[in-house]
Amino acid sequence: MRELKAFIIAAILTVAAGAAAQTVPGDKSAEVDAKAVFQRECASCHGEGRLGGQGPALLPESLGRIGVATAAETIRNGRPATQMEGFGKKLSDAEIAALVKFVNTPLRPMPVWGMEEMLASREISVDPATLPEKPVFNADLLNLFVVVEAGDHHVTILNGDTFEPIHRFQSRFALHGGPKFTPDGRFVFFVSRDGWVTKFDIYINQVMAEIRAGINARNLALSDDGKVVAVANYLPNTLVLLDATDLKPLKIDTVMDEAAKTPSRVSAVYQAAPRNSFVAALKDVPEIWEVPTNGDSAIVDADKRFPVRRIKVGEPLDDFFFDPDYKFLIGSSRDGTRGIVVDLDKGETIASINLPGLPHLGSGIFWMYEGHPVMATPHLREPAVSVIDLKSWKTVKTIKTPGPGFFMRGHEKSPYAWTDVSLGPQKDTLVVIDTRSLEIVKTLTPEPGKTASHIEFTRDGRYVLASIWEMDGALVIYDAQTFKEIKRIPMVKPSGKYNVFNKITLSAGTSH
Ligand code: DHE
Repeated sequence: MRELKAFIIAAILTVAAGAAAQTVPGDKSAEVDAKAVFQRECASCHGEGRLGGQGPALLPESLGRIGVATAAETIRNGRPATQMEGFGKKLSDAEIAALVKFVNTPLRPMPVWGMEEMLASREISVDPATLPEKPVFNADLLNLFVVVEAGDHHVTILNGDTFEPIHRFQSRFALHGGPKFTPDGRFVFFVSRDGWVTKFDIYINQVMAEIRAGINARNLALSDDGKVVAVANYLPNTLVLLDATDLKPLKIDTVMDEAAKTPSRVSAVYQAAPRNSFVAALKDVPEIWEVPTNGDSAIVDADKRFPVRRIKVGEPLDDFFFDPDYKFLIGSSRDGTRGIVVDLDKGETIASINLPGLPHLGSGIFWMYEGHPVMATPHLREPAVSVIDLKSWKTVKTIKTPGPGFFMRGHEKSPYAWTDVSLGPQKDTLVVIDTRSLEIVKTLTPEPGKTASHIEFTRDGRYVLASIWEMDGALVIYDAQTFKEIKRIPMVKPSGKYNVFNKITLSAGTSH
């Protein structure tokens, strides 16, 4: 979790590019031909152009997360449980320092990643015509969990009744964000930070198709009917729509302001089912984009089938989520101390919300409190959970927690909401909040000293699965009513876990 902290600091301070320019007294790295060392030692796995291959892309946009010290340490000692060997015996300190600077230098010019490149990367592994109608295993398909094991880049399909793993497979390097399920829960789509989109069939436990939709991606969304995938990219500055059947690109939007002068990264994209649209926030331009999720498939011209509606906002947004009716968007910027509420029909900002501590809004959840719908979100910078009234947009309560945290979960059948405090000194603690009193009623320490994070309920809300987010980590299963531990399953740095039913029914207690 040291890595996580380093990366958060990096994300907030945007140190990656600046770090490339730093020099340390006695540093001989400037005398090294870093490009030559890279080509000799690294290019075969990470690609000659640093865009990735068997190993991940080595670009400031990807590496800002891990920080300079961790990058040097990785080159020197390798990464456990991966094919990244240590180069400490082969390379001098100066060569390692030079390599760190080299990979933290932005690529200029930025390579093109358009239709041609995407199509060349696309692989279909299973012919959809050969698919069986029934799963190859016996379990309640809607109570399965998809668990991302970030430590060695694997995914486990877990039976949510017996808590036994059904299948485990290697994923692309560094999956990020929630995977998205088709309406029947059968197919699941993942995206990696390097822009690889993977379609997986849970019935046969096989990867169906893959495509690299970008060089550095944020997240993906799937249309309500399961037919179109949208991918938000940082690099290049694109919003990409794919046919969910075979991942063929349908449209690539180069993201610019209306005057076509300022390019922008895409902060995140989500589907808004009642609106039949994808909604994306832009990171460098104060606009929200809304695009029809499917349009008329008889229309050949992609610009006409998926026209972009621009909604102007006061400042660029980093993250957002919707109210339960998808009428309002609640967004925040990484630098700001306030959230904004945008009426999506009117295209107007109608309120601002007090959100002082950098909320991870994608983690927001809802429940009814004293007859009112409220949303709650943890903060990355403040030891608090904010509870906001969704009618008045006022803060109902700021619940002080033992530390800042990332994730929050509830369930319609449980009166409790769970959150982590993994960015603070008590990173090993999980906090349980009573949604009726807005009081903390329990704190749990799954394993003293080890980071506890990311929670998800079973389909029926009876059990809670929490991660011990370490290389020698585990999923810990608790009774959601008594908070007693039921079972522990060893896993390699399990990060997010996603219950099929809660996801496809858009449970108010989980991320969408
Ligand atoms: Fe995430 C979801 C943004 C750092 C693990 N994270 C998301 C989403 C966004 C986001 C917009 C929602 C996407 C979705 O589900 O479709 N995350 C950000 C950041 O801006 C931030 C702070 C910095 C960054 O550069 O990305 C960030 N995130 C992290 C991490 O450091 C985490 C802990 C480890 C990692 O994997 O990189 C992390 N983020 C996650 C996870 C989810 C997520 C596990 C899905 C949560 C869920 O339950 O849906």
